[in-house]
Amino acid sequence: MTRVDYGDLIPNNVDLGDDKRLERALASWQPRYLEWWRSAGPQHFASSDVYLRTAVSVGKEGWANFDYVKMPEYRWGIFLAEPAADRRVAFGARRGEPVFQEVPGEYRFDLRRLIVVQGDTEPASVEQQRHLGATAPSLYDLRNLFQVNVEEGRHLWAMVYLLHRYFGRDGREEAEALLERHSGDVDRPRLLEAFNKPTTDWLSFFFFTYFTDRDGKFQLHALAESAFDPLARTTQFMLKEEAHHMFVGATGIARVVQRTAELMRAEDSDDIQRLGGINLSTIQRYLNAHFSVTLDLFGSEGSSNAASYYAAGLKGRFHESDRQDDHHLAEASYPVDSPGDADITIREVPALQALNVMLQDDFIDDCRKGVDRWNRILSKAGVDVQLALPHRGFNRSVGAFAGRHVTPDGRIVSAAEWELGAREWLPSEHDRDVVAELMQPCTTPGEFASWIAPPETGVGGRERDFAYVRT
Ligand code: BYC
Ligand code: FE
Ligand code: FE
Repeated sequence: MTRVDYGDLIPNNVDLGDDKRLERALASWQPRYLEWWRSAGPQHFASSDVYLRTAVSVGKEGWANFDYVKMPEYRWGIFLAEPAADRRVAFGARRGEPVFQEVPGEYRFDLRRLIVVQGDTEPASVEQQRHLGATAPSLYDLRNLFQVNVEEGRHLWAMVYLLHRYFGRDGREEAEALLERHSGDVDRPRLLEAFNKPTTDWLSFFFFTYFTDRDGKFQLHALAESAFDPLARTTQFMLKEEAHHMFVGATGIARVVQRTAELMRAEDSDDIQRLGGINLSTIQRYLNAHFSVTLDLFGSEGSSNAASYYAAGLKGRFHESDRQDDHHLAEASYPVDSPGDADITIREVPALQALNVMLQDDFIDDCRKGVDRWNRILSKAGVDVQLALPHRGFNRSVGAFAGRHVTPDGRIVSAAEWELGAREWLPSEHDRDVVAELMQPCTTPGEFASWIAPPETGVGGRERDFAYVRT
């Protein structure tokens, strides 16, 4: 029997070939992963050549290369950002101590949980998106979808590496379970609710990558500050790939908005559906839905979990190390929007309890930038309607706003009023039907579907009309 050398098979900078126990664990997991990819990953394109980026090292220059790959043969690798010399815990009770290279016993449970939740979202998103290949608006977009999918697959590998390397038998069991839960499954669903809804169409996909992958960005930044150094370095490297996912979302929506604006001008009407475009009001409703579902991913406003992760140095704030405060937050307070009976007021609460809101605030600021860019596209085209983020309390299922009836402009109303308004605020069956109708595949290089403008440039150094996917 020939022995497979996983150290060679799996691109890595963790000396995989020298760690036999780890190699064995990954060797038994890898075939199960491939099985999962075949049954739950992108449908139909297993034998296509896709022009993909593959991470091959962690160097500043040339960390990835582009080439045609068949997705099941993608080389999912394990990479940690370079270690920082003499890195110290940046926050919490152990601030100033050397960072942990192994898992301290008292943090084992919490760390495993954070890694499992992070790991669970990665394959979940691939499952949610598996049907989209059939309706791509161009080969360029099809390739971007698959790029996101294979990299989310790699992010799963990143978390499984940590589980196998640092958590022994229960880590291996968790790694198995990551392949057993399934997005939307009645018995074994994914852990967070936003990952149990299928991504039914490309407008949803672009909003998902804009908003939900951006939750990924902020959560990864918080973990990149971790005192558990292998987790920090793993997530630092994941953030490199994440940038492209958000680019796909930001430019995807920008191109839809561009197209819509052009048609609105040409037709001098708000209703451009019959010209093969997506109405701006429909875009706004999709935006409302995806933004609110993603806000739920930050957990509750008052979270003792978040406080203990922080005190232990396991999960920090966005750009923790750059902040100018005591990094203990024991005395600090933070303003939090709190719904009362009739209105929403701002309450000062102990900062340690409010870490989820802080991260959410940073996320919302970041989201706003893209919306501003989309609005500039509209103004430039001479359209005077604008897109807007709904109020953070709108349509929420987790935290203080769950079960409350908040309008997109932030008023608390009765259940009846809200139900009536929701027809205007959230995608209707009709919206979904119209969008679904538009999702006709465009498979000629350089051609784009009627509802989306072409991108400004191609990707990976190629032209827009490059054959990004060869079936
Ligand atoms: N759904 O103290 P609380 C990404 C649970 S996305 C269901 O308020 P905490 C990606 C919670 O578990 C980034 N349950 O929340 C994007 C807790 O349960 P227990 C993923 C929820 O713990 C696109 C209870 O409610 N990474 O990478 O402070 C494509 C009370 O919780 C939900 C992470 O999330 C929910 N939405 O914060 C691909 C980072 N929210 O203790 C990939 C790791 C809360 O009562 N995870 N619960 O049993 C975390 O940091 C935290 O687990 C959360 C929740 C921020 C998610
Ligand atoms: Fe990811
Ligand atoms: Fe992502």
